[in-house]
Amino acid sequence: MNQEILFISDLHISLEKPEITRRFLAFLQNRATKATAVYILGDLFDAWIGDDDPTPPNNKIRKQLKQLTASGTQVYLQQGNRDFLLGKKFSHDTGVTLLDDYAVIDLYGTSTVLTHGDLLCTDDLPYQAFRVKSHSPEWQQSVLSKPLLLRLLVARWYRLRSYFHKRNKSQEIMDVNQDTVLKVMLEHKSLRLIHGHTHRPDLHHFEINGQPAQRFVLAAWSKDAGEVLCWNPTGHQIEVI
Ligand SMILES: [Mn+2]
Repeated sequence: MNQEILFISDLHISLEKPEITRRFLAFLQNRATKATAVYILGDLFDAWIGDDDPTPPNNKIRKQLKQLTASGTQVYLQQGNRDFLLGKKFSHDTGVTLLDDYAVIDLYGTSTVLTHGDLLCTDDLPYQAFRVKSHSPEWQQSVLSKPLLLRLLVARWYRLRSYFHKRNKSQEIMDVNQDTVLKVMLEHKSLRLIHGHTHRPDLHHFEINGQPAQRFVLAAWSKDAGEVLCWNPTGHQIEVI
């Protein structure tokens, strides 16, 4: 039996980027069915304003995820900073298991921390303050209780605002803080970390208390290609689809 585990993140699916939706649907129909499990480490969607939003392509994605989980492939999902309102109904509709951020898994015998990655960007203080606020049950309840149309309009405004904010921030502030990386890995007793978010795909080698440690950074998907980190019992490789 095939023993593969796949990791993806940062697809940023939206109506404006149909190529990415098409590539993801094809991935769910073909490549993903051959794997034991698929981990989606956040920002699957470029925006998510509630599990009740039927805006295309949301329903197509729900349906294809449901088909994959029904076929026996386990799918795990972490919320990103864009789709942090993905919730229980989405999980119920799709058969996808929502993961905490941070989550720790045993990846073929090695304890591995999974995170979207925004929690590691601790130099970005205004963002971290917003993150705390927007993850409180009160904030989320107040947002999700607004009419869908209002949420759609607000989301448009937020995206515009986020675009201008990003352009003003220095590049370093948008990357992870290495002290935070070390602290998180120590706290979770793990020598391997996999995350997305920064859109800087790489494999970083370093040491923790004299032991070799690894940080895998997943690639964002674009209209031309998507990257998948594939693990099996003998090792890992990047697949471009
Ligand atoms: Mn992100």
